[in-house]
Amino acid sequence: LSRSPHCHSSTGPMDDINRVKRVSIEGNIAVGKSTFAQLLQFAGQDWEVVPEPVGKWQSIESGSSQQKVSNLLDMMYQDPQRWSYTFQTNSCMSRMRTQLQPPPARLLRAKGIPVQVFERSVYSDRYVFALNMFELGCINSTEWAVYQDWHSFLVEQFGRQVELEGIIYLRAPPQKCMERLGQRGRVEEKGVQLDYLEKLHTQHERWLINKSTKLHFERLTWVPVLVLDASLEFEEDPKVRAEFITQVKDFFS
Ligand code: DGT
Repeated sequence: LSRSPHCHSSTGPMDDINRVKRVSIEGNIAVGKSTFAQLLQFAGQDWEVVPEPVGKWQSIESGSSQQKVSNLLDMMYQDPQRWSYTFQTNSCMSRMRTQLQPPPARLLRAKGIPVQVFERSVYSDRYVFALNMFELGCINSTEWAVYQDWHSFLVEQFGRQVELEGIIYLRAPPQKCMERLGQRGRVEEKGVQLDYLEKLHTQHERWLINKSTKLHFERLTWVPVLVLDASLEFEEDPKVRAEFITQVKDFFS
């Protein structure tokens, strides 16, 4: 299935596909993206959440036998200088695949506004994580040049198919994310320091609030951003949940 502009007919299936809005949820590690995504999945019948494929990075499979070869997430945290570039090729590839997934038939029949919601995107892969790893010296200038080259090429080739119509930014102080990270206790993340979350926070702020990140894709500069205060306990508090859903509905309409 393609969303390319030359495939249009006035009432055909391409119109149904083009009606589906694509939105990503962005935010720091452990800010609560998955919880928020589940909330959206239950709240709107016309919304489809596509989760971040973190399980795949924890279990890289051999191409031929499909047996588990390694845990790339763990390798990246253990030895970031050796593994960050490899990690970003893998995470970006899986995000690209996710964003290219055609919307399910249910969304094409939706009466309201159908929305496909992604946890992170090929854009945060580059403008938050890969950029951060480059600035930290974990990706060298050759790797960074190569990454940017294939990233730009792929995004340009896929065109509208990987464009976003909106971004929901779950914003919280790094200290809050650190607390939530401790509570969930994912083994690979036990060495993550507050300093790392502060750097990732700054990258999100530069990209989505201050708009000072240098973007290769001009259209991305104009994508609307909904900022939600994720320091509020939206999982526990029904009032906050309802308020968030109202804001999201307004944002989608
Ligand atoms: P949530 O729901 O907000 O708690 O977040 P999760 O757990 O669904 O996802 P998140 O943001 O914590 O990402 C999973 C792990 O993968 C986490 O340790 C951060 C890491 N990670 C995700 N994307 C990238 C990336 O592009 N580069 C690097 N180096 N690490 C990444």
